[in-house]
Amino acid sequence: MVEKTLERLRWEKGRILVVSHIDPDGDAVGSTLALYHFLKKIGKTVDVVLKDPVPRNLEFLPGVHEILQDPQLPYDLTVVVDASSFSRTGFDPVPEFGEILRIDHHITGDQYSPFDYLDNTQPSCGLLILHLIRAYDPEIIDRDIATCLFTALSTDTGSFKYLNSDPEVFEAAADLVRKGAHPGEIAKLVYQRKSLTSVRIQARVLQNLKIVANGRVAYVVVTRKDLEETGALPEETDSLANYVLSIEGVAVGIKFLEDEGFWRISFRGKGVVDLAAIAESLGGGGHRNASGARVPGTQEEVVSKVLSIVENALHSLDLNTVAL
Ligand SMILES: [Mn+2]
Repeated sequence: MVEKTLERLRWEKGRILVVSHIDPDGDAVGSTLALYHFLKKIGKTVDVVLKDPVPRNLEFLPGVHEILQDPQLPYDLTVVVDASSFSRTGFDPVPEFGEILRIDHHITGDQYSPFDYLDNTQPSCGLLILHLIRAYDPEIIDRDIATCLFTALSTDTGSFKYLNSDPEVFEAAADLVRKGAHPGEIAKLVYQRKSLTSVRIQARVLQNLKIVANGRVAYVVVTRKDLEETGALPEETDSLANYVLSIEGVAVGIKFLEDEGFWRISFRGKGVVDLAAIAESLGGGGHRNASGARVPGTQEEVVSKVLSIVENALHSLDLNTVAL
């Protein structure tokens, strides 16, 4: 599959767009930038677009200042990276995006082209981009590409902690380190540059942490008022779903973040529930252990709707046999 995708990219003589999902994470930003650097290096005309701002801790990634917030239509080919469907990019699928090609480490969602590259055996989209670039020429991987891909891999494996960290992941990481990625530097930049406001908002919303479903679900709610009174930005609440998931016995961590007229919901899991399916049932998307959706309604409506879906999914499982 990777060869076909690569061939399609090689044929393209026109304008290419590389785009990923709203609320971009390390895999989204790292993978799109790595693909962007690669396509530029092989002489393509390419733009990279992310609708939402890049999280502050990822602003060190090489090429980040070349990311546009609006597509410069028209394109001949649009590559949707790390997203289950075009709609996850936050843009309307007008014909001016040209032919659509999807690269994702998730096989559910929409298919667009016989040249799609979908492989759910890989823990990070960064690895798909790595395989694609290697299929062209491994020598083309420079320090910039290696840094973007190592960051994608590190963030989507939870710093190589998740169950999906198999030997291939460490081999790929070793290769990227050989090509110039610095794991210690990247870890410091990604994980140890929290803003004071992000710590303050965490302290505030954690006071209202709720544990439900017999201790299996932990959730927090972040309102506009919480953001205003702490001065925190919405993206500074990014780690909260993961943080509450870290509680012993909790299988699903959820963050509800108020936006204008809707709630942004982040799900994080320990592998027992398919959170991609839950997010998709709410019109969102993502992966088994990390997904998101945007749901309109009041706080009470949205929280009770989401919790009942999650509790239903947990209900059918025997959690006494799993280590949590
Ligand atoms: Mn990903």
